[in-house]
Amino acid sequence: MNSITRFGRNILRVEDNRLITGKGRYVNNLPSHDAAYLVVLRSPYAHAEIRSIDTTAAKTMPGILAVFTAADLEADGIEPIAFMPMFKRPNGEPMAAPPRRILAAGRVRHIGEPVVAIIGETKEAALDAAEAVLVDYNGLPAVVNMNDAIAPGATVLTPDAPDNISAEAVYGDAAAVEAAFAAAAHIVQVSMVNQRLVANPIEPRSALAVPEEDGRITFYNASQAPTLTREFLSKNILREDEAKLRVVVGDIGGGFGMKASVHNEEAITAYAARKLNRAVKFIAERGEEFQASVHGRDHLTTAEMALDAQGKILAVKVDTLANIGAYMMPVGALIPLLLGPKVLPGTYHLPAVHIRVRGVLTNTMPTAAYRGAGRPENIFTIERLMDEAAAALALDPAELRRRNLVPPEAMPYKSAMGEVYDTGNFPQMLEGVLVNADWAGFAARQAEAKTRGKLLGRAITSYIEWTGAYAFTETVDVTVTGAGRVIINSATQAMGQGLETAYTQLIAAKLGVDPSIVTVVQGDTDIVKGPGSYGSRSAFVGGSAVANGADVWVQAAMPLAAEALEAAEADIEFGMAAFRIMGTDREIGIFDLAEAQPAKQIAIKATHTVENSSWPNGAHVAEVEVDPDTGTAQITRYTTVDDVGYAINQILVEGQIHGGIGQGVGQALMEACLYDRESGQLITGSFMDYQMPRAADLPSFNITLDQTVPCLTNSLGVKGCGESGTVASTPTIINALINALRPLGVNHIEMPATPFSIWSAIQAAT
Ligand code: SMO
Repeated sequence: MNSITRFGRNILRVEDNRLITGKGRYVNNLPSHDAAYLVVLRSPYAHAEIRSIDTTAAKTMPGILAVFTAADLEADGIEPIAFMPMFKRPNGEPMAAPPRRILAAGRVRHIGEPVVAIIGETKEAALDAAEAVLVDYNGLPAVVNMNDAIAPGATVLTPDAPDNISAEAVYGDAAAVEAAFAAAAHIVQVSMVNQRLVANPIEPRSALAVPEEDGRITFYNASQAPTLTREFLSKNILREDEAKLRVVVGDIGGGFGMKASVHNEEAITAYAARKLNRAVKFIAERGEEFQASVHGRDHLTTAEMALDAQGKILAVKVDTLANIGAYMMPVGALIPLLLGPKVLPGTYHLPAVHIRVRGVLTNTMPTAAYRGAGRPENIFTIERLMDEAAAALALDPAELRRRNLVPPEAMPYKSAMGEVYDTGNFPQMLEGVLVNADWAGFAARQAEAKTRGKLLGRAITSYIEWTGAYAFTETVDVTVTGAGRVIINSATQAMGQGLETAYTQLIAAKLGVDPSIVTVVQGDTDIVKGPGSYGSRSAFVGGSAVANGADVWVQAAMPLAAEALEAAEADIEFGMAAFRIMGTDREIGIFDLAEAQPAKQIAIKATHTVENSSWPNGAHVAEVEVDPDTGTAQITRYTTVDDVGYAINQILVEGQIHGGIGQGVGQALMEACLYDRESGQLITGSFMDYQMPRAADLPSFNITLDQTVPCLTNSLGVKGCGESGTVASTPTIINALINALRPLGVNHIEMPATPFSIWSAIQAAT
């Protein structure tokens, strides 16, 4: 069975007509609502005491409606945003972080931290007034590097973490690992930087808060999780019943995990609208995205692997410093301390593991969700170790992996981290990609490259991904109208993935209707309620809820059909958009049945919970050609076999994998968010300094979806695909690059592997 027989055709994206003809419903495209404009005055210091703030002049400038500081928020009873103390510090004390305020009070702790909010009739007026605000800062020493931050004598961000260690997590069996290392034939070690990244969606963070006549606020927002945004703002900022806030999300120009966080600017927008009883709008400038959208990654990791003489892994030991930034976002510690480590063993059988992760406070923008959230960092670690081990044992990297993969017979398999993989056929993905990538033909291509003076390298990655983010429940409404439409409401949130298409296709196949009569409604908290879209959960949890909703709808309509057909329910069957009396041609179509009801429709609400997480996996192969004279690296071939379970729509899945690979390539070769080690200034504050991948940087991908190993924890067999490309591609590219350079004596290169760093590594080695 495959996606075609289960769900109908791989239909083209139903949202694209709207999106590519300029009809996208982005916040900045909405009618103005006569909105005032929020401009945020930000800290120019990485670390400073605020001695005083003088807003007198700014307040009297033309077109200025209000100027807010922390004192205003405090007077209105707004407290610092609490975080769940789910981890401990190394000494057993509770997890610690400086109080996260929406506007800084007393101290600023990173560049770009919001200090003063200026609300003007126009953006220009507010920008002018921002110039007139006087903030007297007393600069303090700043620390942005994690090794600096944990060194004795470092500047301290909060007194309840005098060592700047916010929290620590330790997993595994240290004694077993030490014993394994003592008995090992081979030990390899890698120290690596998993650099800080900026999400940089095309559409920056956007919000428009509109007070309505009934006293509510409509909050138009680019949010991956509208329900959570409503909860956050109602509880922390407006301090009103949730019913008084309606969050509306239209289209989103890219989320990448970043738009799952509620940022301070959104909070100020809502606050100002309530306070002034006036619509208020905030659209981040690109520079504000660099400074103050939550960042991703930023780990320093040292890892060691012990192997026996045959290349069987005996144990793995990992020590990671994870940069929390200056404040704790709700998922700030969760991602590096829990979500990441759970996938560290990857697809391999590790008899023993020991992982320590310490979350470190620094004078930098807080980190939070960024596509993959912890999994890319940890798969990078294990895959770098595997390639170093293959080199140490002089084994084909594919063969070393083959010897250590968890076999399909072992499923369900409990990993060294205690996670249970429900299904997976890792060897099948590995062997499949070796064939598709023509692994055996590499030597000829490498020789040909050499005739042109180029160094060709290759790598294979076997990866696993974890989806669901522990949010396993979604609710859908399914409505069939007498007017001939099927309407699905879902609280999962499209941000470019094509969810409208996936859900349309699912419901059309389940009810037997034409996709063109389906409407998918998302992003309005007056209509939908649920966690939203993150953790690659949308198709896996939200799609399962849609399929279940169709079944519930049929059950609910069955007695109505029985009545209409004057037959017993037991004699009625459903199929192809109609109920019929079995063995007869007497039937009633679902739209006619809906029309016959007093409400002219039949509507149900159905909540569905999937059993557990799922484990997308697969194998990627890349070939990278290096020009030793210039240090440029070109990806010449990229081949994957991905197991995302059943694909509801292969076109959508391939699109997700393409984008994920591109994003991972960005980390491997180009992107880095850098702060000056002394001053804490942001060095990469624009696209002039921060390079994003472009289409021309990527080859045409050869993607194969292996749909023979469906997920067992949901009824659709779907595993999720939104982040897997990002998980796999970064180590694949770096390992291929190192493979190209290894003959020169290079066995390590930090990300991003820019032409200059590649050239420098070659110079240092030769
Ligand atoms: S950055 Mo992801 O939504 O686990």
